[in-house]
Amino acid sequence: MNLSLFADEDLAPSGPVPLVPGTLASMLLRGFALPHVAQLLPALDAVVRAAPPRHMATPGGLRMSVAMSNCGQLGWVTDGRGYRYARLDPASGQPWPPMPPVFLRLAQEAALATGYADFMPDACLVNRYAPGARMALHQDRDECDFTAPIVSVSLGLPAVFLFGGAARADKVARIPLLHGDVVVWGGADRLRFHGVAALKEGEHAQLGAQRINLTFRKAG
Ligand code: MD6
Ligand code: FE
Repeated sequence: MNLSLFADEDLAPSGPVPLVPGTLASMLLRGFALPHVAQLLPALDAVVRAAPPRHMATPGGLRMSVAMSNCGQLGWVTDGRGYRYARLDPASGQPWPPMPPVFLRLAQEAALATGYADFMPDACLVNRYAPGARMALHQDRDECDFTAPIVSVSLGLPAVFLFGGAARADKVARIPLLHGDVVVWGGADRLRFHGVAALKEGEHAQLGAQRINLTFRKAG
């Protein structure tokens, strides 16, 4: 038997690994979405044609550098009135496009792979980063139920995920997220501060000069 085949752990097929060594509430599934990409991309295309990503304004009036859209029953929005989930796309007055079955399947498979059975997301936030776009440190706290995990899928250009602690000033770990990576977090980590460093210039073979992040939540 050739044990040296997987001697380099970077080459070994890997299951979930902790986002922060020594803790188990946030798990990284390297490349977990890769087998789904051929189906994900046309489904993503349909979503962004129905609800084009747009630069929303923060409650403080700043234009976000990340362009956002949603699919599913609820969509995350921000404007001068605050952050919230809404049933209708404020740009069109129409419901958000439905969550494509391949999106839901991937989110549920990833949740199950990290120990969360019966994940039923009702919202999928679509974040589009062009080079230079970034996401400031924040907590995800607009959902009703903090016992459900969040599943996050990265596509396109690589990004550096900033994973902080319970307080904004806590030390931040920098974790590269690559095309096809999936992160599942919940439990003790659900309210950690996190963000994304400014996206570096680049060209991805399938997605071009952008990163797409899908985050699945149980919002309602
Ligand atoms: C992003 N993600 O990766 C931004 N939030 O583009 C998030 O803000 C996020 O990845 C909650 C849970 C997982 C995430
Ligand atoms: Fe977030």
